[in-house]
Amino acid sequence: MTIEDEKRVAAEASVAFVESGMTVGLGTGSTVAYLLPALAGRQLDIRCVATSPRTAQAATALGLRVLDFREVDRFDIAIDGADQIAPDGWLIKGGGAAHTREKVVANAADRFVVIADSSKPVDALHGSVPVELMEYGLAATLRELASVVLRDVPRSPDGGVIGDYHGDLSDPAALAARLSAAPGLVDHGLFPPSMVHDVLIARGVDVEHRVIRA
Ligand code: DER
Repeated sequence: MTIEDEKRVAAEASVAFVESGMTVGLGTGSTVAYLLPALAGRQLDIRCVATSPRTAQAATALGLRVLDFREVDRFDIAIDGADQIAPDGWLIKGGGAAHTREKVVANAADRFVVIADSSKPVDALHGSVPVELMEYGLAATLRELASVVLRDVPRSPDGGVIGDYHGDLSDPAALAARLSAAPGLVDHGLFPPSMVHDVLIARGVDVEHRVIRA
């Protein structure tokens, strides 16, 4: 089984949590790309909100009903991928630069379900943390944060500049608090365990279900 197969297996497992009548938040990324056909295939009466234009287009093309977020103030469930999953439930997201919208949707969901292949669980978060920054005052924000490398990618759909914070990730809560407190930083890709309910990790055809928050 390939990593792509595992993404599909995890995505297909997650649609069992979705029922008719639900309002569903749709994440962004290569794992969510497998979620959308699996969800559409169930032919449920659901309303969806997408976290990116890419997801919105794909979901609409598959016949899912995609609403503007202005029409929705909460979700029964949100389903999304992740870049890294720590044993205690901390996540790094934003490899696809959609972490700000993804966090708004996850935070508004009664149940946030993470879907992942077997490469995503880690013993400890490492590497860098995606950040979205305001254009206004960008040089000052970069100076304040000290170690952000900007990505050569388009702005976010909300006009944000995308970069990655490089530094010590050994205390995710402290780092999340520091990043959140920086004026000019729109949001970062550290998602706390308090936001995460379920993690579905595919290992071959099997799916490990971690309950992070009941
Ligand atoms: O960019 C993001 O936040 C994505 O959700 C990311 O965390 C997972 O992307 P993937 O499914 O393509 O690995």
